[in-house]
Amino acid sequence: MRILVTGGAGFIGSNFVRRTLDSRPDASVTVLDAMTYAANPANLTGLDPARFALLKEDIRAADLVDELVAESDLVVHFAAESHNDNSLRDPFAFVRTNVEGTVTLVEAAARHGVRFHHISTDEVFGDLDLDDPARFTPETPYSPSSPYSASKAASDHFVRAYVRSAGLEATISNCSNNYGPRQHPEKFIPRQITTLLEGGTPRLYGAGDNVRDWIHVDDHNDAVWTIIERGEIGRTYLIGADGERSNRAVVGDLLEIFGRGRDDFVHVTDRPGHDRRYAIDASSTLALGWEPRYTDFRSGLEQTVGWYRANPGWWRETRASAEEKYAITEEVIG
Ligand code: NAD
Ligand code: TDX
Repeated sequence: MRILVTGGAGFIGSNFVRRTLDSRPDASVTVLDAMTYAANPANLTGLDPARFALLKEDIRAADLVDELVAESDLVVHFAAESHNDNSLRDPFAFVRTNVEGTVTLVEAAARHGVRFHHISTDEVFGDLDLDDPARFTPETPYSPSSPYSASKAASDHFVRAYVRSAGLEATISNCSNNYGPRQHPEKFIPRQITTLLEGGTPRLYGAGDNVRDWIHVDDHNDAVWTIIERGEIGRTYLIGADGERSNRAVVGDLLEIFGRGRDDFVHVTDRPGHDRRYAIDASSTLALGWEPRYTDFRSGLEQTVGWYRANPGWWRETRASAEEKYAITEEVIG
């Protein structure tokens, strides 16, 4: 099976590529990745050149995309601008990659009749109140609140439109917040882990009450394979692992892992329009026979801390550049 993986040099995509090559001897993988600031070449080192190739190019390069898709049996589309805070500073990069890039890919996949899986996010549904018992389902109306989530919502709509109007053989998955090895230090969990490894103090946006529904990246990627193999064309599947936690609780756990007090953090400027809570009802994916393996968040977090501790060369420079960006607008408020 020849698989084209877009964005395979980033966090979730590179874990997907490694896991796929390890567990599926019949698979060969071509990664198409523009190698933006979010990619790390170290994510893809040591892979067998007989079964793996990396092409450094934009997913909007229509001629190359056409050729690559025509040679593939499956396209798994991870490439995106993925960070909410960046989308508040430069929304146009998100429109270019997340919307125009996705349309370039589905055009080619529909033209060549190639199976397509679109990786999306729970953020397309907007947010929930902290005390609302509801969770997102595939029927929840779209209501994105940042330029990032608006661009991902648009990309989902394009995939669905191509299923209906061009016969695209696609499935879509909307997953909750991922954590695990190789996540960029601009994101919440690796930012706090690398801060703690450098002896600093974790930073909570606003009061820290916001809730995210955490899932280990390997569980996400296993669910993606389940949907590719058993999902129904045209359907949307929600992926989550019952991992709801406030940001304050996550930081408390990390502080404890580092032997510090649970309240040893600072509050910093809140994110404008900060979504309060995400929560996934994963019945649509569980019904296909998938089950998360990382059901103990604390031990998944400990494994992740261990990875960052063992790989300082992977994160030192990217952390420094992420912190430079944060320093422009972020202030300690308490
Ligand atoms: P990431 O930012 O770590 O990686 C994105 C990758 O896409 C990078 O390697 C980057 O170089 C590449 N890329 C960006 N623009 C490109 C372009 N124009 N052409 C080719 N490649 C380009 O992101 P991630 O966290 O691994 O997220 C992967 C996917 O999963 C995204 O679609 C994201 O929306 C979705 N998702 C992420 C999460 C999460 O918690 N991180 C949760 C749900 C869904
Ligand atoms: O330093 C921080 N302090 C803090 O309190 C950072 C970087 C974040 N936060 C908060 C904001 C959020 O409530 O932590 C929470 C998680 O923040 P992010 O890691 O930026 O993730 P989020 O905005 O929830 O989006 C993530 O999940 C859905 C991914 O980045 C998206 O790509 C995915 O679609």
